[in-house]
Amino acid sequence: MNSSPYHLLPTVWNELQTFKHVLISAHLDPDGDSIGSTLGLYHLLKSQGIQATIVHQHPVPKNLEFLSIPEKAYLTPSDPEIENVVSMADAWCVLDLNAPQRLGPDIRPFYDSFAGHTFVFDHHVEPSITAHSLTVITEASSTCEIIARLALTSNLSISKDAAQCLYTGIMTDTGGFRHPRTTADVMRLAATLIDCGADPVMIYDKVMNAQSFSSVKLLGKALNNVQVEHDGSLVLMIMRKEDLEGYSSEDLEGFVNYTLSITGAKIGGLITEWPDETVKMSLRAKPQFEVRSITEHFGGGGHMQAAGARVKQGNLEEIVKTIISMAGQSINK
Ligand SMILES: [Mn+2]
Repeated sequence: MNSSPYHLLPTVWNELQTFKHVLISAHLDPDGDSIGSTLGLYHLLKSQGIQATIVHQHPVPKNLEFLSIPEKAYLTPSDPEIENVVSMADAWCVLDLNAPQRLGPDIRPFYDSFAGHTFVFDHHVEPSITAHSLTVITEASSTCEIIARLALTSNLSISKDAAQCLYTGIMTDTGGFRHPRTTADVMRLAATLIDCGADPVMIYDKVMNAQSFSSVKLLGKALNNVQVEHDGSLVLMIMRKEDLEGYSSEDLEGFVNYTLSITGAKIGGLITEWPDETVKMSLRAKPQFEVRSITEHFGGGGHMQAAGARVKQGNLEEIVKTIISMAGQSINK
């Protein structure tokens, strides 16, 4: 018996490669892993002569636009062709998400009524999405790792374009090879992707050194708003409506990581109140602590140490109070 969590991937590939036109989606508010894995799989399928189209709730964030995105490969709900493309497809691969609502409000109805074969590839725990083929490998650092191993275990060659995409998601989901899932195997896989043409220096520069002037100024305000609770164990960065006027969530990318950079911080969070009354939270925890139960309480999800939620018509003060109390329980466990 093979104990590797990846040993079934060639069987999944054998099934996937029988389809002619495959749709690929990932979670809304896309990050390096959701974009890297969808584009990585897109390039793999195309290199095997399989037609593929990415359908995403949101466009590619600016700092990931350097990845190879062929014309017509990536559709969002405003594209008039989307309905036609969905009706032509015979399979749908959903990546990097464990709950159907994470597809986004405009993509989910298509998925729910899709008549073809469905595949999920993900590394989040407790999937609530249904599919014909469910590949959930929680040991994986990222969905990009799963897609890269899908290619390698099935003896598919990985093009330079695919390697750049897959390396990007592994890098971003491991926080630049610093988070707990950074194992020797992950480093070896990253090295293999570099052998296939991924450029680690260029990718780091494009992804990480891509803040706009206004975003850096906003970071100044966000750092100024940081408050500590529970004797410094909990660090919250709170941004109110008036702070965020004229900004989008893309401008706050990575801000939450500063909360755990303070000595003694065990749980950190970025809580934002948007002009449409939506309150969003992005929470992080040091390895022995968890934040997923807090985001689940608010209808969100994620990983034990990195999770998020959005609350429509949320009351910021009430939400912050609840987070402080629930985080206290997690810290004192
Ligand atoms: Mn991921």
